[in-house]
Amino acid sequence: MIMTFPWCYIFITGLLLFETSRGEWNTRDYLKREHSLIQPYQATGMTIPYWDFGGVTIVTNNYIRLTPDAQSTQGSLWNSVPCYVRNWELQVQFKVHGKGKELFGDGLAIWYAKDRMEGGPVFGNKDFFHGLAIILDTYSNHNGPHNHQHPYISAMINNGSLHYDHDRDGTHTQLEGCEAKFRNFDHDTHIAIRYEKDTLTVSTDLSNKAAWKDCFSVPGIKLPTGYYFGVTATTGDLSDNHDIISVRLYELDLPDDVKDEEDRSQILPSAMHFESPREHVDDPKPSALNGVKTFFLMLIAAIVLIAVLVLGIMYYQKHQENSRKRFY
Ligand SMILES: *[C@@H]1O[C@H](CO)[C@@H](O)[C@H](O)[C@H]1NC(C)=O
Ligand SMILES: [Ca+2]
Repeated sequence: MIMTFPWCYIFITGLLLFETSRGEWNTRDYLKREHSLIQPYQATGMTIPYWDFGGVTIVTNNYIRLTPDAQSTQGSLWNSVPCYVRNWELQVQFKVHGKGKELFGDGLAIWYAKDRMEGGPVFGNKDFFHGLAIILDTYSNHNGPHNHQHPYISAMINNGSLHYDHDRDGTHTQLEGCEAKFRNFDHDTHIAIRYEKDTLTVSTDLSNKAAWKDCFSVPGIKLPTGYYFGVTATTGDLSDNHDIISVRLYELDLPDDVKDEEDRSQILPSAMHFESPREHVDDPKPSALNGVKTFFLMLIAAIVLIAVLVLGIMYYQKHQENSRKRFY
């Protein structure tokens, strides 16, 4: 019996080490230059290698301004190289700032999408898109009671069939969201979008502490390869400067045994779980086979339990006899 304790300890320590090392920076992850935008931007005239601009976007030495703090504008920034990396983390350094103290808008969106450079009503991109949108919504269009504050970050997956509804701030199509006050800081603000083993994790670094804070994490997301990264922003009656300072895409280096080589080039984007009030996908009902399996497992457990009990009682009685012998 004593022998089991060190083994147990070693096992648990191993698990803990494994967990910590996963949380820390993985030095084997590497930056994909063709999907990244880093200072100096190496702009020649109005072009930057691997990136295209739309709308009112302007490039300076220090930032790319998608929209100025002026009404009714749209701007975009799109990677021109389709992404075939399967597990990735996209880190975007951005700055949203403006004169507005109480009223400002509308926000920006970070995309992994099939179509690029098509302006439209969803924060400067087309509606009924294919792909993933991470929406940084600064203005609450919702007039009724709201269950969250703005600015708000949310995720939406679309296979081309869903409409983004501004009147409800996209709440009925979002996967998850979190409140995040990211406006008007003097220090750098960052967002990380991690897509690893079909789990989407969004975190932010808004407090100038060089640490990621979890916004949300959603499993069961299927995204095809070959889509494009982009960032778009829009202003309406309300406005803000929406600036992008850098975009970094890291390919995540996973251990070989968890690599999944399934061809993802032809699939449609999909998500297993949506937030209510959307209908949830039920867990598969236990099949007859599972029922039989469970029965036998429980039977074995019961037999083991009874054996342990019987042995325990026998041992106890023997022990009692022994102690009696010793005392008398
Ligand atoms: C597209 O997405 C909608 C909403 O999630 C879903 O109802 C529909 O079945 C999907 N279409 C296809 C072809 O997968
Ligand atoms: Ca909004």
